[in-house]
Amino acid sequence: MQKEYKRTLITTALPYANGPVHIGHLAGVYVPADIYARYLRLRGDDVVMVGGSDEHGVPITIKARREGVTPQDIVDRYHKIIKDSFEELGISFDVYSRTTSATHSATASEFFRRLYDNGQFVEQTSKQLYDPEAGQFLADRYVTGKCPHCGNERAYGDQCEACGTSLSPDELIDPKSAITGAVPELRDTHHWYLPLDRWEGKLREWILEGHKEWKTNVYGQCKSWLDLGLKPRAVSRDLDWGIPVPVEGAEGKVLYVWFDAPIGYISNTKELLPDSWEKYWKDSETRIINFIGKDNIVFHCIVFPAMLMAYGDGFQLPDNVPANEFLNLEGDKISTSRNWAVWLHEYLRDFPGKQDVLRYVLTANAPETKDNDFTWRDFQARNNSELVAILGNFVNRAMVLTHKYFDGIVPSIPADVDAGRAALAPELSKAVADLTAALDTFHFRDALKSMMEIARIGNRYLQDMEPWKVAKTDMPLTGAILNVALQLCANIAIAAEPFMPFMSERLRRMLGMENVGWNMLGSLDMIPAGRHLAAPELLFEKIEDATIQAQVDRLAEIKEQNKLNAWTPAPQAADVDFDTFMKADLRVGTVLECVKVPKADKLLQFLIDDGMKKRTIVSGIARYYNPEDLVGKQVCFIANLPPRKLRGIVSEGMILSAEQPDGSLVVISPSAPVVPGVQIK
Ligand code: B3M
Ligand code: ZN
Repeated sequence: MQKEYKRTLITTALPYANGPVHIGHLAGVYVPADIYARYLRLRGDDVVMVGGSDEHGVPITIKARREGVTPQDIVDRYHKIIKDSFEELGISFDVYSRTTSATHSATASEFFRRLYDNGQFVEQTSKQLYDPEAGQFLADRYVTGKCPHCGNERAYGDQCEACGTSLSPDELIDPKSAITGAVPELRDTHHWYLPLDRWEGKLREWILEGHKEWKTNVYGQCKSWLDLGLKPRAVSRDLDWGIPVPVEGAEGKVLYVWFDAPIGYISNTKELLPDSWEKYWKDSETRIINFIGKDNIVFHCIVFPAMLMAYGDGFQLPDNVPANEFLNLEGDKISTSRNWAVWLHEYLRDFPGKQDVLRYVLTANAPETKDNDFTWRDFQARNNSELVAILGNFVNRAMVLTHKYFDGIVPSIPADVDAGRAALAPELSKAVADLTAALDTFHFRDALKSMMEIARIGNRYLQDMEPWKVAKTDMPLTGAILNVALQLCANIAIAAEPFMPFMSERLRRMLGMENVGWNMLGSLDMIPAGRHLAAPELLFEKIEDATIQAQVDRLAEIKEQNKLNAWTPAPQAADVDFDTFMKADLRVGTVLECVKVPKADKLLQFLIDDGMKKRTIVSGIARYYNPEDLVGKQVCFIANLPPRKLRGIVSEGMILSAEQPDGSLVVISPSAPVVPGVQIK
């Protein structure tokens, strides 16, 4: 249900401070949220955008344990990287705080306490997984095991990343402690549960009846959850990192991270507006929009709303939760642990001044309705053939020609001259209307296309009007054409602001535009005749192949490294009895000759001095050695295999080599020179 509203509160999922943010986070949450916030601000709306780091939870304690530092060290490090890089990318948070702040612990404790006092929890003692070696209960990601739904061997205690199902640790098949690798045992523990089942009816009505306009991926996930039936969910954990459960006798228990994190939206609003935060949460004329990724849908559409309803006191539920799907990188799932990502802070270092290019590409490829792929080649193509060739080119032509023919002073349009304006105006109006409609419905990819359409209109206009030719005969008409072109540039400066704020600001400076608003869009009278324009600057520059290749190479290296990291020795083969093994005659020989086998790219032909005669052996190691380098070396071989014909050559034995994780082969040699023909014992 679209409602009348006076103000908008935009929340963005709080990234875990266990690593920097990457392009997947940006495309899914922060870039779209920022586009929307900037759009509303340009419209003159009352809007607040809140964000912050999620600093509790098991991902952080696991990382700290691995590095031998405290969880506080981890969150301090990543909160700073995340906050600084968001700022540099122009993500315009009104507040970016953290869930370890004092305001947040007070707010979250009070929230829990009120639910507790009002009987909104059920308490239960149940058996949970306990690691006897580490001496602690294994919450969430502290357990791994096999997913009962898809069979993925590396599912976590809270979720299977392969099939997306959310799990509880006791559902895992063959669970193992992520701390010690031990097989956990079951022990009794006491926890507080939020009875989601009590809210099922209200949630069904609110979402399934009331919000049919939500994105189909969001609505669909909510519906399948509701159709399965809701169960009480534990909101506390046995951990030593988190906000203590504010109840007597709850030593060693903290709030579940997914209980405290969404309350972070409230705490952050409070930090920003200590005196007026309530109107952004408790006034029915406020509209709340949660920007999140698809793995957070259940928490934002079911769990947090149930918490807010249980709290009461006028808290409003979100009006929309425009969750995105996932962005992949070069065809593979982005993964923090496998370092398979483009990290924002590294992008900013490698591409200084190119914030808008990343914002543009991530919006053009936003995973709005299905998972999507980021590739460096596409990044380059979009920069070179869209930003440079379409938008940059149009603005540059309008600016340069105005400087060339009119010394940078905006020419006027004579009263009797139309200069194609009448035909152009409706095209511009349509692009603006499409742009606005797309933004209003969170279709940011389409919105970006409509914004670019203004630049395309501009290029077509200049192409049709040819001011560089007209200038030879008719200066007043030339002036009129350039005036129109500059008005289109002004439209671009405003329309592009939500997407590419840095470029927009430079363009506004060139055009001398001060107070701008969304309602000015569509006008062909924004820049008055007679105004002195600033010197033209190029808004975008070409990205060269070598720059892109460096990024592609870096990813290839990571892929190689991951292969090595994932390698495990082959399981031991079945037993062989001693007598059988002793029948194999293993010997050392000296390589007399070694050549490539013609037309066989894998094979080398050896002539070996085996102490008795000269023996020919063909071996499949051509890809790993220069044949000359092997001459004079001693090698180990099996002497008593039946001769075999390979490519017409009779091979009398097999040279022994070790297979490396990447599949390459290394020939085995004795550690000191030996007499050719000796046996290996
Ligand atoms: N930190 C999960 C995530 O980063 C979680 C979001 C919290 S939003 C309240 O995907
Ligand atoms: Zn699974």
